[in-house]
Amino acid sequence: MLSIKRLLYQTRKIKKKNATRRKLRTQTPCKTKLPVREDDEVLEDPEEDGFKLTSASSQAYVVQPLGNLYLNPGSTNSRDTGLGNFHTLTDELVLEILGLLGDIELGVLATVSKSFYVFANYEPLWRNLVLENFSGGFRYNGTWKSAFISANYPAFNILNNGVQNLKIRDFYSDYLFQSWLCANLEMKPEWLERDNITRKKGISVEEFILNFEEPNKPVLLEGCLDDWAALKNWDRDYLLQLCGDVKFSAGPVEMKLKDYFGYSDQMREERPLYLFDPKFADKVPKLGSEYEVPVYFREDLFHVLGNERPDYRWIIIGPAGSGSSFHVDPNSTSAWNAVIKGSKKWIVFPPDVIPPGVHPSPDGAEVASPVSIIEWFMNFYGATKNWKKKPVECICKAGEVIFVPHGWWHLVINLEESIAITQNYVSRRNLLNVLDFLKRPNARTLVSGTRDRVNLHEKFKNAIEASFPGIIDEVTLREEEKKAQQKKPTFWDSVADSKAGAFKFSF
Ligand SMILES: O=C(O)CCC(=O)C(=O)O
Repeated sequence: MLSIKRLLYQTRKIKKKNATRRKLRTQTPCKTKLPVREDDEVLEDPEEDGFKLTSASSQAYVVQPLGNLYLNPGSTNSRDTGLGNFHTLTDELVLEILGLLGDIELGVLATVSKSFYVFANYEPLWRNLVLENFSGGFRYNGTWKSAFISANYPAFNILNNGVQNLKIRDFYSDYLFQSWLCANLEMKPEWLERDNITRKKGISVEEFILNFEEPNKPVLLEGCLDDWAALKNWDRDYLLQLCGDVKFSAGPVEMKLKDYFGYSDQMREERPLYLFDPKFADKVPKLGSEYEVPVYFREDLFHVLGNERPDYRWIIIGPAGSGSSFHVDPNSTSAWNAVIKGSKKWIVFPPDVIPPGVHPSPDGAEVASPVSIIEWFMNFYGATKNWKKKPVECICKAGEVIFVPHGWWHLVINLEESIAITQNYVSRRNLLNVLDFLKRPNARTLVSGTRDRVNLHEKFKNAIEASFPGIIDEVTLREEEKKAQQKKPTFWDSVADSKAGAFKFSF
């Protein structure tokens, strides 16, 4: 049998860009296997540019990348022979069809052939079944399939039923291999090296506005959470004691915090469930009282909407590997994100640069991008090295806050278990952008975080005018002056007669 190291060397030879799996999702997703070893072992890749897997989860069957088939003359792909007439379908389509089935059908299908066994055991299929059938009330115990079985058939002992030992050979599939690889891959050191964000400590609010908020540039702020009780108190034990039985939003379901940690401790998934809850302070008021908005972000004009303001603050908890794939924040708001425990790798592109591998729909409501964050790193991060407009990158550590200006694309991956607070806000620097955004013809699909998407523009404008009379005219005038200033010719423009191709002086 091929060893994991050989499989990985050979995978590298495959042109991976072609193998990128894409998923289509709405913008602001949050703020809206296969294997190879029979033992768990730390694997070191001897090649410098190689991948590093921590502990490959043990599954008895082996899926190899398709490239290996061409390197093994004489071997036939048991994926095709075992699928019968289905073999002409792509892996994605086979899985799409299997996604229509229930647990019994999947179980029966798994007995048809070794190939169907592999497909019917594809973990994301069982994850969907668990989340659909048990919502957040499941106990994750190593795999989604066993979580389903132990929730639905408590008397059945999946570990002793023997099928775990089924040996599969000569099964080649890039789709399934990639899925396993992305679930088991660690971040490569070279993905973490670039750190080119501006860092500031102790700057005044005026400096922040002048140098970062007004020009719409990201900055990492150090030292401004020092007074937060959250920074001292919040860790797993404290949160479990305070609110272990409280349910928080984690992806499509609500889960008790203690169950979420139970899941995140054991999971090894390509796209881990991410705890991202906008109602945390209503659910647990103490959480809301243990942090305060840093001085730089205190002007938040959306407050004029009272209870009708779109969701604006979230507690975020996730294990290493969880995070947010590329998106632009909702409703053209700016945001700050404060790390309380752990650390996050950020990649941020300005509004006029769409990140490689990311394809927004023309109306901006949907984005197609690689299935997972790791897949983006594997297939697209390298391309940014040669880009003229390089992204801004950093690792944001506990006690640090990043300012994410409106319209900037960003991707975030937790490098260790992390706890953070984020808030989105509207100050007078982005008031006009937000008003324009809410007025777009497709506001119904674009506006998020609130029930009344269609009338939000009118409501916000009226409420702003009532609370701050004249502010819209004032910022409009400032904006026009700024534009005129930008258009005004410089001294050299005014003395250079570009048509004549010569300098022109007049005294
Ligand atoms: O995962 C994170 O912490 C980042 C969240 C994010 O992208 C956002 O708040 O817009």
